[in-house]
Amino acid sequence: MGLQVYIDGRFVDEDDAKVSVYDHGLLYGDGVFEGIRVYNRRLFMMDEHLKRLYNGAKVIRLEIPMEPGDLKDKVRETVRINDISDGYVRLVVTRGKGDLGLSPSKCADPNIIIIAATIKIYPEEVYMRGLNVVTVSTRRNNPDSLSPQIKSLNYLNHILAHLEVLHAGADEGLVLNDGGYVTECVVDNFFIVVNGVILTPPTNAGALNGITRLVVFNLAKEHNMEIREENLSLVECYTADEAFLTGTAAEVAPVTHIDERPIGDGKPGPFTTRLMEAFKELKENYGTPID
Ligand code: PXG
Repeated sequence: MGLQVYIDGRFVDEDDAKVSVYDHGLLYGDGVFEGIRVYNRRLFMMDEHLKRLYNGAKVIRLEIPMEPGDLKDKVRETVRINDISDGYVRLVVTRGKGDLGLSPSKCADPNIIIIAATIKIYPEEVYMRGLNVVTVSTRRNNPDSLSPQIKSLNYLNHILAHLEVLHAGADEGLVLNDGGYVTECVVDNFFIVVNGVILTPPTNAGALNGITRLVVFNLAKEHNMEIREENLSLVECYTADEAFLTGTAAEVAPVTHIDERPIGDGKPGPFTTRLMEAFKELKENYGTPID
């Protein structure tokens, strides 16, 4: 028996977990999702992920057919019955089955899908040496067209950017906005350290309101580190003392090269290392128990 996936209101074996070809999540990328980590049988930052999911759904006028408290319990149940102590949850809400037309008006039943699985992360040596990041030519979606704040099922902008990262043989990509300022990485938020101050682009520059980004703001304040949102040019990034990225999968990871320029001395810096340690301690001891 494989993993048990929650779909269409019940648990089914992963091989039988299928969506209709008429689901507008498939036909149009119409839906929202979250990726959530499980550490030590606890869901990390669960309430913040739920909030972002329901907010995204609200923007696209998708009514999630479950109250947040019940959805939280369903996610806990999914993790529990699959006996995942440390892993990753993909929570997806699609517009549901409609006809071939674009309009969501025929989609009566949004579909909630919960997959709890293990996760493949960067090997430890990548955290020791730091990541190689390249600037990609694909720009982040303009917020006037599609807000990067919606974690929607349409990730083609990110996939195009990722293809460039693959082609370059790098670990992650820096994505600029239409004005040429840095927004974030392909699927991670981005930070630099300059003269002892941690800087990251504001969300209205085109960065996702990342949950790990929020954790880093809280940790920095707790450890008396100055942290600010600021528009960042590539030159400021190349000449920074340190750089790092954050994301649910990557956690806090040092960036030691950008477009083949070493950042600082080309090794993970002291601010990054302290934040990585603080994050490690937090993730092991904090979260929503699944039991
Ligand atoms: N920016 C974007 C565009 C993202 O999609 C982040 C930043 C980091 O946010 P969090 O909330 O995770 O700290 C993301 C994260 C994956 C995966 O499997 C992750 C994301 C999207 C797709 C896949 O790691 N989003």
